[in-house]
Amino acid sequence: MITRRVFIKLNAAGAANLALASCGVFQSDTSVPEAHLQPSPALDAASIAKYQAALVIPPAMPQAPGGGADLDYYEIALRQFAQQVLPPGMPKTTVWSYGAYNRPETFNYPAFTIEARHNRPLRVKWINELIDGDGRYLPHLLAVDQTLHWANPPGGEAMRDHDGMDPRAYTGPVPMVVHVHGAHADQESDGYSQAWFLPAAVNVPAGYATTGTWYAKFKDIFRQKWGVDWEPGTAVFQYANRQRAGTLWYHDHTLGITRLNVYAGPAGFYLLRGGPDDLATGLPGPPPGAADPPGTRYYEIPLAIQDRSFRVDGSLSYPDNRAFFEGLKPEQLQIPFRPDPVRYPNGTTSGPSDVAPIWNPEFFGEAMLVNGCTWPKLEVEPRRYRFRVLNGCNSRFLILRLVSGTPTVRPIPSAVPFWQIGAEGSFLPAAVKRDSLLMAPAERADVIVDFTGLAEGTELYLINEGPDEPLAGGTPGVDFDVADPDTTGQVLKLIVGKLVAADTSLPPDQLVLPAYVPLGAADVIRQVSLNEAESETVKVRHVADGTIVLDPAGEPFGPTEALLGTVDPSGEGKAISWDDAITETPLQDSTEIWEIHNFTVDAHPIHIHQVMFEVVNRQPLDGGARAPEHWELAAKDTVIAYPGEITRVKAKFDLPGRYVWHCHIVEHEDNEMMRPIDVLPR
Ligand SMILES: [Cu+2]
Repeated sequence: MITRRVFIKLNAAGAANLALASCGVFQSDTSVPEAHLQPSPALDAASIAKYQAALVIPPAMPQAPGGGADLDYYEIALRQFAQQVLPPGMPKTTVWSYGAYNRPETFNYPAFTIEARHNRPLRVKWINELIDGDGRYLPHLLAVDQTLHWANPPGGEAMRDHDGMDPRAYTGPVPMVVHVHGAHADQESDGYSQAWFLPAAVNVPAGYATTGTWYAKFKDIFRQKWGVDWEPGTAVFQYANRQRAGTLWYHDHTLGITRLNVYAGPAGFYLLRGGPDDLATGLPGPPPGAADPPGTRYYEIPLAIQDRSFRVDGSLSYPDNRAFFEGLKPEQLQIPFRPDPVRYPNGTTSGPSDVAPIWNPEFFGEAMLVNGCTWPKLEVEPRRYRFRVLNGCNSRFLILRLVSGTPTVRPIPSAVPFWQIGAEGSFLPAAVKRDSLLMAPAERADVIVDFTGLAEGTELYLINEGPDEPLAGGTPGVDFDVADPDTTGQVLKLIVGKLVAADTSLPPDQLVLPAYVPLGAADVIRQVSLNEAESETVKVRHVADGTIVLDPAGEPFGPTEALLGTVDPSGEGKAISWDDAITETPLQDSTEIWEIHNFTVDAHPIHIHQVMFEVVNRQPLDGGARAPEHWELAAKDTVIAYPGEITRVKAKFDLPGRYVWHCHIVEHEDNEMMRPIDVLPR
């Protein structure tokens, strides 16, 4: 198999970098730019000036009228708008994100934070408003590969949620469905990948499916349960919040197009507070509210870290050809793509190509963003802060470290430690002191950083020592090259200012965190697998300049997709596709241990819907088990499964119905590395 871990170093003249006002927020420009006939050239990320704009701290999402004493109610739309993502003075970027329907000033990438209370139901009317001022649909900002198994609206009701045949990029109305990642939600409110819906646009082409296969069923269930109907272009979901306080987030989850929808922007934090598993005092705060007076100071701050690439005109850049992943120019990848036939130079044929023309196996952006701006800066007081850190990247594993001095030096010791107090779904038993934070895509870390005693003017940098390629495990700089210190190796600058408000929080090592009550014995042990597939029809070889050509005597081209599956009696992975018969069918209220066998060469962040799980242990396929990391001893919903290992997690499935589990490298998730779960009612 040919797996090139080489990514094109895009080279372009950068626009002039001017340091003016702040990186813009809450003033979204809803004018829709004209489509570019000629794509603008790539923007060299090294030319983007760093630490120009102040970190944007998203406020809490305002509620809509219609809630009550026992219900929080939101109406949240997805829209397209322009935002200052690059430093001030550079062009704005057209993005998508969520905001409160009647409050245009709340549309921001990333979205404002949903503040949820323990045991208090929260209902959201999600509205797909990817339409222009005339009600006509807006096409995707990025190239949609229609040959994947995806929502496929042009297929109509018969062929929706199916792979399409057209190798060209899809330009029709965009399907969306929102998943609150980490939510213990009933099936109809979980954002199932086949419960998507198009905007209620005036020009949806005749014959298009306007909803996914499961939308109508879930709409009926919701109506019967709550007496609320879903209007066209919307879905209403309800979250019970009967789970531990934790750091959740919400983002799109549409079948086969999640990587593109999320890359375009729509994502935000969903912070669940209160109840017996929260800590009422002793933590740094407050977090942002929905209507704080200007100048309010926050000591709890969410940090959504993402990588993106740009074009000179400010637009988001994402590969539109498989050649990107191979590190080649499109004309150097001389293979047929789906659905074209494979005809070798010697005249032999081997059926249609199974290589997707647009999809890339992973994506690594060239610029680092925090809360929707490239390389921002944050002034902190010499006191403690609580940061809710999210790795919101598509494929990139982060290894974060706080350093002082020159931020391009590697290796470099930590200047200030992280005190991790929580994972995705609960607090840890006690704060864990960490010099660096390894975070897979979709993992969250609830950390305290203590700047107490640092002199005014002290400059610190949040750097990234993860790789600019897939992670297999190991030590930065030893087992893999660290991210480019000039670009993706830097994230955020922190500047210590004056103490404004006395710190009433406790030192993290003195915090008494809520006890975690473990799940107890498992009823079932289930073996599942992670697998990579290579082409069954396209065989290739490299020629001198790296060009890949067809050769019937060559190696299979790959990877063509990543797959979940089971483990057969011989211990081999049995790869299974999204549409095959469901194999993960826990009985309601059962507790299961899932043994995740990773038969691929890379680590994958595995996310199971509905549940918060416990990490039991990890075991090399040919060795002894080792305990979870100290920072994993909490309720989690995403776990790193290393290559050549069995990763064991334990979960209780108490909600009946249809859910999913998947890899959260969203390029994998979109191309078969996701499977349904049916929790069978008792
Ligand atoms: Cu994966």
